[in-house]
Amino acid sequence: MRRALGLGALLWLVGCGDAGPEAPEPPPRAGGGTTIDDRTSRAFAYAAPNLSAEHEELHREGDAAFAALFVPGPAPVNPGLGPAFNNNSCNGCHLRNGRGMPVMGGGPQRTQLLVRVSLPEGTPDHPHGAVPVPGFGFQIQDQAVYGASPEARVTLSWEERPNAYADGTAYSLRSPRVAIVLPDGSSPPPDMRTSLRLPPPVVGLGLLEAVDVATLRALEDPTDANGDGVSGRLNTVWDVQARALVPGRFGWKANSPNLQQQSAEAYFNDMGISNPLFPDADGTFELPRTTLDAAVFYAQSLGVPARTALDDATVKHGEAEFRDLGCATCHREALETGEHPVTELSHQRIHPYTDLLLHDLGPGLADGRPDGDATGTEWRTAPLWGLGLTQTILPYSAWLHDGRARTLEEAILWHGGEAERAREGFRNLSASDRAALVRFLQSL
Ligand code: HEC
Ligand code: HEC
Ligand SMILES: [Ca+2]
Ligand SMILES: [Ca+2]
Ligand SMILES: [Ca+2]
Repeated sequence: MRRALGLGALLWLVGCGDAGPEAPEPPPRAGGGTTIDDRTSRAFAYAAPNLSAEHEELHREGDAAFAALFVPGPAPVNPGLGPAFNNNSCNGCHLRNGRGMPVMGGGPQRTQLLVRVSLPEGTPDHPHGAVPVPGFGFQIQDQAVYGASPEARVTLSWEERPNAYADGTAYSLRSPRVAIVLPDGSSPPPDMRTSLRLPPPVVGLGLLEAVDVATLRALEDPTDANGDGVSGRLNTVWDVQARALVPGRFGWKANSPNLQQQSAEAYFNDMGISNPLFPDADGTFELPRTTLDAAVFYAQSLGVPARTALDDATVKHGEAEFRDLGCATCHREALETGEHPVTELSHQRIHPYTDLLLHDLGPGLADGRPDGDATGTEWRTAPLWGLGLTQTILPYSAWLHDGRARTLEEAILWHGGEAERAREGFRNLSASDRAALVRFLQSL
């Protein structure tokens, strides 16, 4: 199977080399050999079709780990939840492997938005430094097991801001306001920085992990040397296993270096489950290493849904607008993966629509909270593959880092900073050109 794919890719390269402009371009396959053809609500739930039999088995174990409901320990199965936590399973936040809903609090629908917090270090020498908040650390756990106390009660409200396109059509953008109250009724420190984070979809992440750092470095333009108004640079974050500062690529601010650390942090912080990377104070841990490895493998080996309506005239028109407006400067249309220990992910031509770099998107989206090397206005370019399936997977889901965008138009209209020119281009389009661009995004 894998050999056949390799040969196909080789023939394609040969074809490109000598056949000239007449050579038919191969249709883009979103995830290369990991691409699956399904646009239903299950579209994010398939194993990559090119997995070996052994890896398929590991993927099934990972599926079980991702779905496992944890309970307060000690217990015979899945013990260790809490004492404080946000949710009791990976699936609980990444529903059907898609993004979460912007909801807070308990009940049948537990918190899916995370609240990251920190205090500013406050010295000019440490502009990006951040310190944990007493009582909260770097994240607020607003749920707790029986007998323990949640760290705070967090409530969410939305503020609407009316605006209009250049052609006069009205729209309104909403942004979240969080209220945080401690169990004793007091408020958090006034200089506390908060950052709301929506659970992102988990398909295609192994491929993003497999892109060489050198490939991403080549996309950086920190001083905007080419003068197109777009800079972009990798985040630098702490790798707990390597005990070193390394490039970051996962999370909305590229605040995590790899899928193992991201997943181990999720067990520890989101679910309160100590594990090999984040043990308890005495060095022991609640989660078996095999379960962590299985969950990581699952996130690495999901299939990526194929684009749809490639030949639709409106979609093609929208794709041209996407390029003309400069969206593809950040939302890179194609990347090549390098070597990855999961060999099925290696050397794939993929279409994630991201450069994995940080960009300043302006004051509208700013959380004011530094994360690694990322400043309070920087975000990682969100991958756009699977974007059109967002509300097929979960009807009440939404876009952008805190789920503030109810529509794709709103997501675009929030862009500012380095993307201001692109956004203004969109605001000035005719209604039919705007609709075409959105049709293109929905085809991803
Ligand atoms: C309480 C909700 C919640 C739970 C539970 C949760 N996650 Fe997440 N997950 C998030 C949020 C929010 C982010 C984005 C974090 C950020 O930007 O800092 C995220 C990010 C991720 C990412 C990186 C995605 C990307 O595009 O960069 C992976 C991988 C991931 N989670 C895996 C897991 C695994 C594995 C589990 C179970 C062990 C889990 N998550 C449990 C909310 C959750
Ligand atoms: C300067 C880089 C840059 C440019 C140019 C840019 N984007 Fe983005 N885009 C981002 C970043 C960064 C985010 C994540 C922002 C956030 O979540 O706060 C994002 C998020 C998005 C999202 C939401 C994705 C999600 O998963 O929620 C959509 C849709 C989107 N962009 C479409 C576009 C379109 C269409 C254009 C052109 C009109 C465009 N972008 C231009 C950087 C850019
Ligand atoms: Ca625990
Ligand atoms: Ca905490
Ligand atoms: Ca530039």
